[in-house]
Amino acid sequence: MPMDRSGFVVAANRLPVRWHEEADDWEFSPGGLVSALRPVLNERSGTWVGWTGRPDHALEPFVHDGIGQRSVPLTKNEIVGHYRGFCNSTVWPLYHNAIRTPEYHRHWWRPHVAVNRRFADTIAAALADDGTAWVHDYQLQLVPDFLRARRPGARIGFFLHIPFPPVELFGYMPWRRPVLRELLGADVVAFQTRRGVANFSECCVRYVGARPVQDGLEYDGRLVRLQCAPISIDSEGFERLARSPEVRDEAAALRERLGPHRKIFLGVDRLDYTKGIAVRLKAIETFFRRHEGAAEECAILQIAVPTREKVSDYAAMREEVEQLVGQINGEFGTTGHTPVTYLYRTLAPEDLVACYRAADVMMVTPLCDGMNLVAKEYVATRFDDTGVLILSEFAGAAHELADALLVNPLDADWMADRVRDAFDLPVTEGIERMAALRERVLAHDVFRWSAGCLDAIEAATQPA
Ligand code: ADQ
Repeated sequence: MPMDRSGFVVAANRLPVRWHEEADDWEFSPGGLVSALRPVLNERSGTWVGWTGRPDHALEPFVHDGIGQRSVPLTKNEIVGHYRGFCNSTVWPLYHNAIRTPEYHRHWWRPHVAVNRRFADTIAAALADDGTAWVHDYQLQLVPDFLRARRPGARIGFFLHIPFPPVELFGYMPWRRPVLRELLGADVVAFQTRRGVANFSECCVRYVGARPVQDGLEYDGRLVRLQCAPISIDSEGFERLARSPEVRDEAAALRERLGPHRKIFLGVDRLDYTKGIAVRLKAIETFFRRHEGAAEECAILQIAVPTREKVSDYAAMREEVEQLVGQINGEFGTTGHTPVTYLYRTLAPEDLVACYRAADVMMVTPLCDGMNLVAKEYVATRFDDTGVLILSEFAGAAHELADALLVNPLDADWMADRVRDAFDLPVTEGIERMAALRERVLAHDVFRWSAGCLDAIEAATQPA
């Protein structure tokens, strides 16, 4: 069914819907971004542009629940070169402070450009001449200027969900100039943290001669506003789910299974090398070694979501984590108690929230992370102000959640001490910290974030 051009288009790597076999229909994927943008898209008869996740999958444009959907097909070779290659083996490690060595290949860059052009074509086909386009994340970093060439009268916003690296690292990128120039095609480029804004600004000044002005940059006769906009979650939605009888029952049953007298430590992450899962397990191992009997008093639940399994670093990391879990359980387990329970799977939202509710301590220890929504989700579900959050200084969330027990995850002694601190934290101090964390997360939710970003994009003015 052909659709009229729309005044509002969102573009992201993936479409917000997935095919549900049993229902024989599309359904919205769970996730904060989709739930935050659905009301805005509905209100403005908007369209979402994205990939379905399958090779060579071209769909006619369609409408699902009032929201236009336009798919951008990717060939098998583009999945290898653009997606697994340039996005996940060049940009992802480089932007995460090169904690794995990024690879640079021209035969990955070329499909990256081709796919970004196809996205820009598809967005332009969906967007009114004076409409607003909001482009998301590093997979689509070339889209803003490609789109400006096609729709010069549109307002274009770009949001980067991951960190933007310091100039010393970004400078290694062989295509640093085209990347910056295409990004500067946007009216607003937004980042999770002030550090991201500062790094990007410095790179643009150094490599493409942009001029710093108040709130942004001047480049090529245009003003580009730079915005710090930390993303959040549907905080009330998480709290509501946490209060539901089903989740309460499930959380109680989980505590019973793990041992009601034990302290429950939880980790929930995509199985990604940025998330610091191995250093977390090593800290727990050190804690057990230093405190006799502690393993018997603790239950560790680590849930890892399968991700990017075809990228070699990820397969190796899975082996490392599983080997560590086996080692800890082998050394500290007894016939009656296995200290670490490890699940490699995606959970339904109710089950995930039941885990948050059951956990006395949440460990979020990334080596580098744009924001980290898991930390905010845990806080949102602690409606009785109980629970302790151990949080890496290197998560974007640490800027807002300074009342957590902060830690450098690479400092093995500090990490082991933080585990002990969480174990022994006086109840009143725990409640004070959690109450402060909750105040922040409830006041700054994903709806406030999206409204702030859209206001900035629509307020963007260019010199006459
Ligand atoms: P991610 O790297 O995916 O996101 P994160 O922000 O932690 O990281 O979000 C993960 C999401 O997956 C959370 O909403 C969580 O509930 C969900 N999840 C995790 N484990 C799960 C499981 N086993 N089952 C079901 N769901 C699970 C990127 C950036 C982040 C940034 C976000 C949003 O890397 O830094 O916070 O985008 O901008």
